[in-house]
Amino acid sequence: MVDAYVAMGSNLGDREAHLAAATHALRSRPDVRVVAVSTVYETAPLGPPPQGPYLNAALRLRTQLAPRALLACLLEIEASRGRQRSSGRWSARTLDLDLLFYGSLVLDEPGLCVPHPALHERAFVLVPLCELAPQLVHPRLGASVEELARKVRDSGSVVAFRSGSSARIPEQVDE
Ligand code: A4P
Ligand code: MG
Repeated sequence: MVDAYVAMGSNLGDREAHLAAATHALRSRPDVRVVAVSTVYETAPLGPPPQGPYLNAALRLRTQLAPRALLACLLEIEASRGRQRSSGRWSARTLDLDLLFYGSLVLDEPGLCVPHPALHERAFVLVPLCELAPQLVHPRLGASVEELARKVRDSGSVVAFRSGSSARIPEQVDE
């Protein structure tokens, strides 16, 4: 069994429902145990195309799945929530599930890079992750999640989300 961490993001449609469905889908699997779920945060969108705010959260899992099998499972859950991949990098999405850490594995292969290559630059990843694993050391950078979170810019744009407080974001925004 390995400890793995997953980042969840959504900025299209019923964002809260997409994140809840992802947690539920992982909970229903016999080969994955969801050990902890962070607070859900509302975050300013990063990226060139204009798009609505995201909800972001993080999960801690214990799993028997190998890294690629776990990634395949995450991609399958994204697809089940209507994730479209045609619209280009950084575009709005119903559900994004990124594998942040898989134990202390360091892997850089086509289709799978672990730790996730951008996690240390993103407040919307580090703030929720810090709730779950402040002392976890990034195996490439040698710094803890807490240290990385302290250094990251824009943590002011990551705010705890009050359930039910925002309207749906219409899906036709995704062009
Ligand atoms: N892939 C390789 N390594 C991994 C990994 N560790 N976890 C591959 C997940 N996937 C990994 O992913 C493309 C391919 O990356 C996958 O098929 C997998 O084989 P994708 O999710 O289709 O691509 P993407 O998400 O459009 O691109 P990218 O670069 O992952 O986008 P980002 O960087 O995730 O950015 N702003 C806020 N506030 N909050 C957000 O959550 N997210 C994005 C997306 C932009 N702005 C945001 C947020
Ligand atoms: Mg992704």
